[in-house]
Amino acid sequence: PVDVVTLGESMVTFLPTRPGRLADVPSFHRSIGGAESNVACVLAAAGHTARWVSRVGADAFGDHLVREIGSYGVDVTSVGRDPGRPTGVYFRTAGDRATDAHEVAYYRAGSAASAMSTRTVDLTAVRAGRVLHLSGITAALSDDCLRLLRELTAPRPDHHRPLVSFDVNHRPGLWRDTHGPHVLLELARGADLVFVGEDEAREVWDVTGGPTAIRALLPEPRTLVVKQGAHGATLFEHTPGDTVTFAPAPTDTVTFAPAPTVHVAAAVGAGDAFAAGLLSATLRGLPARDRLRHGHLMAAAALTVHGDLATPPRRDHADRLAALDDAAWG
Ligand code: KDG
Repeated sequence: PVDVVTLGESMVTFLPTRPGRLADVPSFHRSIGGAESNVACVLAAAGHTARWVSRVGADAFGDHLVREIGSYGVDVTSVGRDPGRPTGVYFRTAGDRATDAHEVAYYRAGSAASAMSTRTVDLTAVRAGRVLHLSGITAALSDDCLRLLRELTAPRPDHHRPLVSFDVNHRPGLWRDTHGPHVLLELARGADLVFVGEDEAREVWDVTGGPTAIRALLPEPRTLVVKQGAHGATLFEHTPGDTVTFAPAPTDTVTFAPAPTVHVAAAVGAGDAFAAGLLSATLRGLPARDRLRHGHLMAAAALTVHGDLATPPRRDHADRLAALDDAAWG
């Protein structure tokens, strides 16, 4: 099987050619965005087989997205084209890691991807990987998209289910109602591996008390990764051999890995790169500390560029960096 399948909306992205507010900047540079296709692109660039499943319009922007994402080596053969709905577009300014103050303007309501559903997406292609990576963004796009995510995160006792990876990716500007926090928690509880930011968990679920408090809220996933920005990340994992008891903390192994210090050009895309690095190391069976370090290395590459996607370090190079002793990692 393919290593990783991701499913989600991608958009043509317009980035200002110079700093300033969206109201003021005179021109934009065209790029591509979309959390789940970003993960697929980084994984493909890192030498994995990756497939991105989605829907785009039968329009020029759809052509552009499919071609660009395909150019990373991602399998785009399961991307559907919709003659009746457009490809999503968005504009954003660069944020930085410290303040994360950026503006986003989405033009994606009624997009081709918002019509993804259990009928319009090839579920066999979606479930064909060792890992299926999803995010909370999709849940906010439409009722059909939410039903699709519920189907993909539901238990399948008699059928193969890939390892389901879920990045909470709370986008407050996308939710049309107040169900976001509840829905995101429900979906995260159905996944095997969950990514969430410490600040994000505070914002969406009002959890204060750091990673341990977040794990107490989310004891079900075998692996929970709490991203703590420039500080590092903490990984909780049910101890091998333990059946899932739905009991918090006691059966967990807890690993913290500090993040390297980098000069941040733009934080957008860093979370996706982190997920890709961690998934890559998971597929390779690496221990928790190294999985976190590979996440940090991919994120560091993304943080130092303005667009969502950076060229990741080659695998042998990343392995050497991940193997540096603790003093080098701070
Ligand atoms: O993680 C980066 C994404 O936020 C960006 O590419 C756009 O997918 C996107 C979204 O919906 O915000």
